[in-house]
Amino acid sequence: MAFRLTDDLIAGHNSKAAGWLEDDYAHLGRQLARRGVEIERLTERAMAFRVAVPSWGVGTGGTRFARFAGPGEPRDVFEKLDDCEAIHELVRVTPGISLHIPWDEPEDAAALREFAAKRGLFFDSMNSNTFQDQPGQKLSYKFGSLTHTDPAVRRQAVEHNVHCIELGRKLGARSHTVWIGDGGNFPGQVHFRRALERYLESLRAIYAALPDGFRMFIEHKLYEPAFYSTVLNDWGVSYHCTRELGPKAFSLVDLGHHAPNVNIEMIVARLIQFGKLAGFHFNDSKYGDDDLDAGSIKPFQLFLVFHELVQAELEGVAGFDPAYMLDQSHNVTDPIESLMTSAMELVRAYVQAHLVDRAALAEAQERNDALVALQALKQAFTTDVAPILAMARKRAGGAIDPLGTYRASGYRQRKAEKRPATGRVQAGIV
Ligand code: AOS
Ligand code: ZN
Ligand code: ZN
Repeated sequence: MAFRLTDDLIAGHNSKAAGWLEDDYAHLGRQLARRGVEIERLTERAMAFRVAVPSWGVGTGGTRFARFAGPGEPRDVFEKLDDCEAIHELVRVTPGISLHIPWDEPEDAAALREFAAKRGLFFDSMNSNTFQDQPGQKLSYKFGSLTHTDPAVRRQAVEHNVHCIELGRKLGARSHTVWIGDGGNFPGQVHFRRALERYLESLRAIYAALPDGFRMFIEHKLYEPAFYSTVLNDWGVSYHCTRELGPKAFSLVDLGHHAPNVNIEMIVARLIQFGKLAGFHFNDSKYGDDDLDAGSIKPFQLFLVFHELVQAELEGVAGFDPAYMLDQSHNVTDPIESLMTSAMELVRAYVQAHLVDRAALAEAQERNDALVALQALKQAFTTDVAPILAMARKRAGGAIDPLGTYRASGYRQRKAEKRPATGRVQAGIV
């Protein structure tokens, strides 16, 4: 029997912290009541939050220089789901899985779906990969995939995406995410307009394969692996393409895919307003597509993004239904610890955004009182909502202290015994 984090184990650890949690929660409840905020309403929100975990995120990542394997890494998709289960058991907001094909291609879709369901997990979004050549692949993506000049390469890339959608249908997934690395490394290499026309032609063929109720997410990225020009380079191009494609196509925002200092929260607001926000690949970044843990570098930006999201939620914007997913690369941390921490940071930003005094903010905006408007946001952002997050996890059966509980459980050491290192040295970005 594989070692699992049981409810008993979590409850045992929780009993040590229950005393201070009750105290802190009551204290914060009194503080918030003075501000006219009902703490229970926030705890409900925290319990309702959901974010999907990427199947590629539970393995140790790597950079283009090297990959340093961690102990007890999952060796196949089933072991990856075991780790996803551990994350969800502790934080209770991550039942969804974003699945990567072909890295996590199952031999038997029905068996994988059942395996996930038994662990309280489900498949959320499918993710295609035409940014690498796979062993035995007929045609190369060295010079592009969905936008390649050769129609045969484009056809192969389209077929791969259609295969992902077909598999997603069997797995009960709800969306298909397309990110391509296509672009140019030198001026003159790519005819900008023709490449985008080819992109749209390929995407139309993929779109046509979407089953009822399935959404298609397209993910733009400023640069990398193409360092001069990328075909789907920014949200404007992405928005144009989703409009061209139809009502099932939406623009996905990965927080690391923008030029430095870009106002991402404003992009989010625009996409909400235009009815085309797919959702997110959450992570954090200092310089580029760093894929660092959510909230580790720019927590205020994360809060401001959630401020836009919560505002749309509270205003009941028609069609607003964003998919939240993590997309990170864990190079120096235990992936389970990073994914748990990131999920909790998202709940924190979500709860803090719910704390914004929206009446005061609206009034300040009407009066053009910039300082008071900022204060309305800062008051929410600087409120320590940790007791709400911990209480929400406890009530949902999760851990008051997920990191402490995880480390005390010895999960990783136990897995290291059962999952000996393969000895393969790989380099690559996930
Ligand atoms: C690449 O930079 C994108 O963020 C992708 O969303 C993602 O990392 C990839 O699809 C994982 O395979
Ligand atoms: Zn991404
Ligand atoms: Zn990325």
